[in-house]
Amino acid sequence: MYDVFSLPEFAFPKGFLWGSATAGHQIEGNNTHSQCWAYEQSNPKIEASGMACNHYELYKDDIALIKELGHQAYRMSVEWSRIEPSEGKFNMEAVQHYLDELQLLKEAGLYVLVTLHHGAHPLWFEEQGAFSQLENLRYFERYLNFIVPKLSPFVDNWHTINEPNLGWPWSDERAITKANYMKFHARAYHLIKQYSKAPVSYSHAFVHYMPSRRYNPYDNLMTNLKDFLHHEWFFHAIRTGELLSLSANAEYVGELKDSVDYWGVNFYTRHMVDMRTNPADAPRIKHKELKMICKDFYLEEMFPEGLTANLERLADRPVYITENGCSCDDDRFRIVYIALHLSALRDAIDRGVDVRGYFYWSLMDNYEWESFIPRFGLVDVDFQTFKRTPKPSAWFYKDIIAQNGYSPEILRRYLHKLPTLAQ
Ligand code: IFM
Repeated sequence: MYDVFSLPEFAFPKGFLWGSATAGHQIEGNNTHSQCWAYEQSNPKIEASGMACNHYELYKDDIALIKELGHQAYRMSVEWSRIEPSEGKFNMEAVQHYLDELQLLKEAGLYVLVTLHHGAHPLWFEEQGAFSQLENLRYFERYLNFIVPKLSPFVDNWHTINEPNLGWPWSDERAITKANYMKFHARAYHLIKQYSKAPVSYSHAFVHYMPSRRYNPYDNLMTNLKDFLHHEWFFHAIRTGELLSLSANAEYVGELKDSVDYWGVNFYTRHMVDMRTNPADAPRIKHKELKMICKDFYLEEMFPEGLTANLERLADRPVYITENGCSCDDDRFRIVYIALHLSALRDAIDRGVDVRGYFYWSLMDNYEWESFIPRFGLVDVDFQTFKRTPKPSAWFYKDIIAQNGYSPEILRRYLHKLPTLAQ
């Protein structure tokens, strides 16, 4: 058990950027032309996103809330399927909506990070094979050539694709799509550069893999393999332009080399790897089980040291933490989680990693891909009335931002004893 009360005071470098993150499909509502929407409608076993947080209507109130909570930065995504609902036909109302939202964010003095693809895309793109077909790159390029110059005056950082490294086992067929993701990213990187001086990256989902039985050679082997497939493969690709393969010669993609200006890191948990139950082709996570604070999460999956250790691997360029957070109904766990992860982040800075900012995931409770149950928000959302209510963790985070650091005094304002899982 981590003792959050023993954390000493620590500060962040001057100019460190504090904010929160969201994604269009998860908060806007009625994203009806996306492949996610179609999937949700056709699958009765899952919850559909519906109105989500109704952010598309309520964005002005939400920007006022972001300011009230003291945030300096905001990460959001623009929905391709709203902007290009059918192939080649652009919806100028949707474009104007995003321009209005971005303008308001800038007027509020916020630093804005825009993600161009976060999970959802137009259904017509999905029907043509999406990222699995390299020739579909022309659609992505056409879309970016249309939207990037329009958004550019308001954007401080760009992310091409969120978490392209998620869920890639080693089968050849899927390896093609994995490689394509990197090719789409690389092309997008260079295309954005034609219109914008803002730095560009993608968000990497950085899971910390650890052997379940520390001295077991097979668990160690599988841990290293998973780390290679999900992490090192991508870092190597960006650093060298080489797409490695377990079954063929490497492919060299020149425009991929150095196609990030900084590393964008999404960090949540560690995963314990037991070769008997975690083969290389296993799904990456037991999605719904991991998202909640439960015994396994608290005692095993939450691992702030993993953030320090993994960031040390990315010391070759600046880093932004573009997502970090936990889902829990008892907000006290969120306070513990944030304090421990910020301490781990400070450790990484002390070890020489140039961390420039931190975006908590998420500003508000939202649609967590198939379910509204996991609650990641600093702000509670009533999904019937769409009323927003900041949780204590939102004020805790605000105090940290105001001090540009953490102190035991701040913690004690919000937490008097460690939350337990006992009923
Ligand atoms: O909600 C997701 C987000 O869309 C991508 N990163 C992980 C978050 C929490 O599961």
